[in-house]
Amino acid sequence: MRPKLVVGNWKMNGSLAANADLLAGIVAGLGNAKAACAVCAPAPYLFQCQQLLAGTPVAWGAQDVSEHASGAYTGEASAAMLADFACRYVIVGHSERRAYHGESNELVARKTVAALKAGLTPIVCVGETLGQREAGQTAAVVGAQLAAVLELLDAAQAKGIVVAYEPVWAIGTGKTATPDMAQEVHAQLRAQLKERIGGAAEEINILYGGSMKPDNAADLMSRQDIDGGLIGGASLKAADFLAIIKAA
Ligand code: 3PY
Repeated sequence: MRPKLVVGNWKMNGSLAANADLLAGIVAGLGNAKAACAVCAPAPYLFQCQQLLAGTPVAWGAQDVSEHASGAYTGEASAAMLADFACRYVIVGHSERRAYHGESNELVARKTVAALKAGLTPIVCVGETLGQREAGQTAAVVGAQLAAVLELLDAAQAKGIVVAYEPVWAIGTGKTATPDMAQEVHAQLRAQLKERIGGAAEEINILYGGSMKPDNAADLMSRQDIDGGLIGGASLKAADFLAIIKAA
């Protein structure tokens, strides 16, 4: 059995005071939860995460990374910089970055490579829009998103990624894919990973994201290929985030 992984994506939320409360609540409430967990914070708060979470079971990470190693790229943070703050994870290719910052499949793939080279675990997000789902294009869209990433990775690198299936129509809308809908896509992604890395694909965490909440988490994560969650709004409240971690 793959150990489950639950990751909070705080997006552009938080403050020093609010984060301190949230992180203290998560650490205090974890108990002997079996799932691994992490929070992906806005870049200015990574130092705070390192200060408050080092030595706890909660890992931390960033929400984006530059494809470049260093240089004249105003506003960007390199993978080595994230590693300096002991990040374990970095989200790449979230649909909000694809939509608002024009990130292509190829750019997401290059960011994945940059993260892996710095020793970070990239959480590669894939997902279709409502229009694409209604047009029957889900398999082709998420397949192409993952294929672009796998194309740039050797087998050893490919074994080091986490994949997150986040249907775009379920992000920030309160709508969630049914467990059957999500499982179907997760199984497709696992099969695609298997073609590339064989049996090692069984070790890769494929997370579901898109309005995962305490009341639907257990059902979603009971499915064979749903190995945890990438949690938006519900990761901003310690009680909700803990409930999801404990449902895993
Ligand atoms: C959401 O659940 O809204 C997310 O986008 C998680 O990344």
